[in-house]
Amino acid sequence: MRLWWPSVALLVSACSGPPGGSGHDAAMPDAASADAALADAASTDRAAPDAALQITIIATPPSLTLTEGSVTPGLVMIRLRDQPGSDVVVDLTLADPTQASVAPTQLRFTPSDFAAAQAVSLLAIQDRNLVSSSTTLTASAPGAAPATVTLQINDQDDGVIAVSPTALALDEGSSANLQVGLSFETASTDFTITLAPSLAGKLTVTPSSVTILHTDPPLSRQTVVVTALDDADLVDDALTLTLSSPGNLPSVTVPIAVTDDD
Ligand SMILES: [Ca+2]
Ligand SMILES: [Ca+2]
Ligand SMILES: [Ca+2]
Repeated sequence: MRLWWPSVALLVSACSGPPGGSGHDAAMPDAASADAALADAASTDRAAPDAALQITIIATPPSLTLTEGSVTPGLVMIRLRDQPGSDVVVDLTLADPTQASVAPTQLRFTPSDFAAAQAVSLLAIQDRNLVSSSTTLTASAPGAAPATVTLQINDQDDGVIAVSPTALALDEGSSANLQVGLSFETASTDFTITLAPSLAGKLTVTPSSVTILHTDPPLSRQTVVVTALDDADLVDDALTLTLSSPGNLPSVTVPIAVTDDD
């Protein structure tokens, strides 16, 4: 007796779930009892083994590699293994929609085209960390055995030291602030950035190094005060301040023009 409930669920799905629709068709005479049947079928499905499901969704390939920020979508092909008695609407959902996007989010299969694969496009969303990650795409329909696709998302961002402003002009004896941090979110690593003047005795830099902790708020900045020292000569100076960090972050150079006041 219970074995035929899943197919009833599919029939209800076909009537009440057009792509992009509200899920409730005013022309349907018995929507309330249909919803009740769907809810009952859903609870039955949770208790039933997969063997009781009559429709199986097929997704290929089973895993897909995407590159963060790429405009070339990865494609997954969706079809039904089994011929349904009526239209089946398949929902495409991502376990973590902050990592990728999917289009379309629904596909409709009819009893005549159920075996013809339909394409779904996937794009990986660029984030501000440097970490590759993975998530899953699930293709599901009420009463049908779902399919999942593992999405491997490659992160190709390059981390850089962030400094603002990118150049300073100071009179001898005057100071200005630099905001120093990282261009990316660091999840597990602390970064120490040292600031080295190109010439000794011309500038003070306080502090001369800053440490960005992985526990700091993402993209936080620290203030460094740069002071041009009074010297005895009458000459303007064209200096630089080099910001560097161990590891593979490239160094950044800030030009500092000092105007003599003597
Ligand atoms: Ca990234
Ligand atoms: Ca990432
Ligand atoms: Ca001077």
